[in-house]
Amino acid sequence: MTFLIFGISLMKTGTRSKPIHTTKRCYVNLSQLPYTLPESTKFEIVDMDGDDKKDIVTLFGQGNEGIFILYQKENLDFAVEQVIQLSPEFGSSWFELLDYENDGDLDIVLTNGDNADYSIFLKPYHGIRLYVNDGTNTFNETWFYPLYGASRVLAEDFDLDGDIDFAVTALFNDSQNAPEEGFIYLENLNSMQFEFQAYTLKGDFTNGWLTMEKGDYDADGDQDIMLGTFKVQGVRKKSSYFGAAKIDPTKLLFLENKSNQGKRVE
Ligand SMILES: [Ca+2]
Ligand SMILES: [Ca+2]
Ligand SMILES: [Ca+2]
Ligand SMILES: [Ca+2]
Repeated sequence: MTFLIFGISLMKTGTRSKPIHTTKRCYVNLSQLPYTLPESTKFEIVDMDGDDKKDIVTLFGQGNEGIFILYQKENLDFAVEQVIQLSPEFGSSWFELLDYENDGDLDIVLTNGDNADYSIFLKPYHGIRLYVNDGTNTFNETWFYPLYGASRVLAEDFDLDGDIDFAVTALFNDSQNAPEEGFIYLENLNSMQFEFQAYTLKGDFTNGWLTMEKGDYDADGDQDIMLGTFKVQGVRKKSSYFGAAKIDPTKLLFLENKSNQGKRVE
């Protein structure tokens, strides 16, 4: 498949005097937990046990790190279960729910690559992991793809061939030796054998990328990708791995998916 690339450079930011929106606060009772849980970086609201009550699946990225499911009971009480246990140095950064093998239960794909704390060096255990649900919300790691500084992952059938592909950003990539690995696209070649073909961006994009979102921005029936970075001069001075690369002025990048080219959906 082909992605067409449009780079967008931003020169300065605007100011905002009013909040965009306000939300009504709702507190979740976690009093049954024997410990505090810092840094919930991502959550999804979905019924994980089939009782017609929405539950919360969330990633805590520090301390007792891992994926937790908060099963909704009565009166907004929740029963908390840690379903993936990770080390405090794991650097987990994002997860997505998906049904990888199309068997009706939700699986988890997770990135780890946060490298902004006290042990700043390239870590071979950073990357993308797939945890497959056995049907009882027990998750087993079944696939790992190493990527230094992996930040976010999107799971989608980008090339429209019926299997799940992955798009992955890496902010703390190996900017000296492999600056192109700030973004990779993993095309699924054989779903059950976990065989993927990796692609990087064409062109001289040296930034690592942090944020990423998908959507059919051109309404042609396939999912396109928008990337955003956070690399600016002076960041990562502590380590030559992250500070030596040329800083690219491109801050946003639009990747137009050409998989469904010529089949515009009205
Ligand atoms: Ca439920
Ligand atoms: Ca599944
Ligand atoms: Ca696919
Ligand atoms: Ca599209």
